[in-house]
Amino acid sequence: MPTKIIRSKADLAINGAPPAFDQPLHVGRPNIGDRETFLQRVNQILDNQWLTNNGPMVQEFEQRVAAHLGAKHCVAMCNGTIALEIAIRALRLQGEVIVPSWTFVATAHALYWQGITPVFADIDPATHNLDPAAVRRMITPRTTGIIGVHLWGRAAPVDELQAIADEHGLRLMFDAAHAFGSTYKGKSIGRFGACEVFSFHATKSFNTFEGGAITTNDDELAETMRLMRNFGFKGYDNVIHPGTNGKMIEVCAAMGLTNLDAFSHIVTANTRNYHAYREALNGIPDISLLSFDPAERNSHHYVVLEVGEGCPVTRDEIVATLHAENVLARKYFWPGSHKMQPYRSLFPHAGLMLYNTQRIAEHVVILPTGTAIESDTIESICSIIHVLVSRPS
Ligand code: T4K
Repeated sequence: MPTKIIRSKADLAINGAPPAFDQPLHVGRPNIGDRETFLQRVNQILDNQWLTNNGPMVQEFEQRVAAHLGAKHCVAMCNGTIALEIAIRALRLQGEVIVPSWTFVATAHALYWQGITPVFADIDPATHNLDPAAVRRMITPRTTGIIGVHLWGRAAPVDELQAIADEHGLRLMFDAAHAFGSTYKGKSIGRFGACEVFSFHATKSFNTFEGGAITTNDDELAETMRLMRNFGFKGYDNVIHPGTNGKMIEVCAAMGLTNLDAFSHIVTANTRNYHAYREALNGIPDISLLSFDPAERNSHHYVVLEVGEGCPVTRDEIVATLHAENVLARKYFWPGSHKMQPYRSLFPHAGLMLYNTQRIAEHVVILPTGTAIESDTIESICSIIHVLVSRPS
C-alpha cells in the first residue's frame, strides 16, 4: 500500500519526503499458487521418501509441461542456466555461436563456460530481439549455431533465424527463459528450433523455486539430454555418456505443478497490470511501454518502460527517483552482456556492431508486476513518474 499521495515535486522522497512504500517493491516477487495444495504435495514427497533423481513429481511435471506447450518432450532441470549448458552440449555446439548481447548474461555465460565464443549480434529496436540481418553479418567459418532469445516473452524471429541456420548448416536453439506461455504465429513457444530452454526461477511468472527445462520434438536429443542431466547413467552402474548433475528435485516439481494450476490466474494478473501501467503512463512525452502483438500470447512477466530522448528526464533519473520511494525498478539488461566480464575485456570493440543494443540499454526500465501488485500501487508508481517529468510549478 502506498503511504502518501504525490502531487508535486516536494512530495518526492528524492527531495526529502518520506518514501511512498514502507517495504521495498521488487520487480519480480514470486507468484505462488495454492499453498495448501503445494504443502499436500510436499507431504506426499516426504511420505514417498523419494526426493530427487527423476521421482514421480518430476515425471508428472514433465508430462504436464510438455502437454501444456504441445512439445513432444520436456526434460526438467535444476535451473535454466544448466539447462542451457546441457542443450548447448547436446547440440555439439563449438567454436562460435551467435547470441544477442541484449539478454540476461546467462545466455552468453552458458557458452563461454564450455569454451565456446559467444558472438554478439545486434537487435531490432522495435522488438528487442535478434535482427536476422545482423545475425547474417556475424557468421564466420567457425560459427556452429545460433541461440535466439525470446526476450520479454516476445518470440524471436523464429522463421527467419531457422532459414539462416538451414542456409549455413548451423544448429538453432532458443533461450525461452522469459517465454513460458508465449506463442509464435499462434503456436506455443517450446516447439521451435532444435530445442528450447526455459527458466523457472523464483522471479519468473511461472516458477519452481529454482528450475528449468528443455523442450524438444527430437527423440534422440531428448534421450541424450536425459542422460547428460544424470551423469550419463542408463540404469544402475551403467554410465554410457558424459554428464553432469542437472536434475530437478521433487519439491521444485511440486511447486511447478501447483503453479501450473495457477498459471492462467498469474497471466491474468500480469496482463491487468500491464494495461494499468499503460493507461496511467499515457501522455508523458517520449515514455512508452514496450508493446506486444495482441494476436500472440505473452505472460507479461516484465513491464518494460522505454524512456526516449524526448523525455524531460533520463532513465537513470527515473530509476533513482523510484528507488528513493522504495520502488526497486531495474535496468535489465543494462549495460548489455558485451560490456560485462569477461566479454568486455575479450571483445572491447564489440559495441561497434551493436548500435541498437547500446542505445536500448540506456533507455529501458523494468517496473514491478506480478500477482502481489495492486492497482493502487501501480497508480502510485505512475504518479511518481508523472510528477518527476512535470515542469516546476
Ligand atoms: N536466460 C535468460 C534470458 C534469463 O533471463 C535467465 C534468468 C536465464 C537465462 C537463466 O535462468 P536461471 O539459471 O536463473 O534459471 C534474476 C534471476 O536470478 C534470473 O533467473 C533471471 N533470468 C534474471 C532476469 O533475473 P537478478 O540478479 O536480477 O535477481 P535478484 O536476486 O536481484 O532478484 C530480482 C528481483 O526479485 C529482486 O527485485 C528481488 C526479487 N526476489 C528475488 C528472489 C530470488 C524476490 O522477491 N524473491 C525471491 O525469492 O537475476
